[in-house]
Amino acid sequence: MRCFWDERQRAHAPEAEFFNGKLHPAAEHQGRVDAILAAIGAVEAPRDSGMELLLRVHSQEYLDLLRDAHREWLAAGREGDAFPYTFPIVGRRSLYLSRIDARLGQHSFDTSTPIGPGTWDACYWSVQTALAGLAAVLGGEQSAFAFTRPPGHHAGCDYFGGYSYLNHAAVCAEAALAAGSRRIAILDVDYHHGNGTQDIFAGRDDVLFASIHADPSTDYPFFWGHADESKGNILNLPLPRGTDWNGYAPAFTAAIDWLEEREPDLLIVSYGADTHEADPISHFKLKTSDYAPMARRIAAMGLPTLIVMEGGYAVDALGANVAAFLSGF
Ligand code: SP5
Ligand code: ZN
Repeated sequence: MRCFWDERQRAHAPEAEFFNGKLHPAAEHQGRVDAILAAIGAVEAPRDSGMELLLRVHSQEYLDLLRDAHREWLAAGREGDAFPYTFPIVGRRSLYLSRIDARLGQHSFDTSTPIGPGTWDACYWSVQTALAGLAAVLGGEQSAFAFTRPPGHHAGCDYFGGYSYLNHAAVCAEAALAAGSRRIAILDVDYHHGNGTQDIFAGRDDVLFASIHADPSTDYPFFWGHADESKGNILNLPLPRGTDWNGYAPAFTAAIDWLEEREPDLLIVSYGADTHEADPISHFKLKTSDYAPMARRIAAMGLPTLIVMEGGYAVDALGANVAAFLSGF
């Protein structure tokens, strides 16, 4: 399978994230990169297709913030990565202030997604990587893997969170539609609900979103991904902590059946390896040996398929998990 990656994606190098009342070492750290690269073999670098396709999903104002935030943070006299800390939950969501603290809160929903000096570059090239994978699939490859990093599925059209800044699956879905695809299926198998992707596409009939994830009553992102959000083009299948392959497989099969019934002509898989039993921030019990059969069932849909990388933080198992998943195609 052709795999895509750009070295500039390493530039995002968060040291810490804030949750449970204190800073913790960042789970989405640079160590993930070599773990995955060592396991997937040769990678191709993307060409630069510019900003146009990003703007089909993300607002200009938001992209400006991602690009400028860290410079402005330093200019305001701060050090280290930029963190939001005040959010316009009540009223005033449309009050747009120039102060960096206000802009960060305006465009985010958690405090675990810092912006550092290299974040914009890494995000930009991560989207280009995803688009290069899509181009391969649209050009006739049955499947392609875009090693996108940082992840994307928590990012909405104008907000970051969940270690995600730009939504690769969403940009690729819009790009594929612009290139002539009729209906896109997005299958999200990360441990966490892809709230950004759901938010971007809710109510559409040309993009389907099916997600299997930890019950948000107990797990991040808490406010989205509940079963009662399923309607129209959205299917959420939350599962309890402790779910192993026996518990996962029926929901997984149901998601695939639901997508197939709606006759998409292209599939985008948001793949997270954080469903693995060793994941340090997650609580499913999938094993490395479960990922090839999972992928084979997806491949049996017979659709041109782009795989984008989302989460997965058990660095010692990460390479083997990604390789096992890709082997199923
Ligand atoms: C792409 C992706 O997988 N994003 C996930 C973001 C999850 N951030 C949540 C941080 C809170 C984790 N709590 C962990 C408790 C460990 N004992
Ligand atoms: Zn995740």
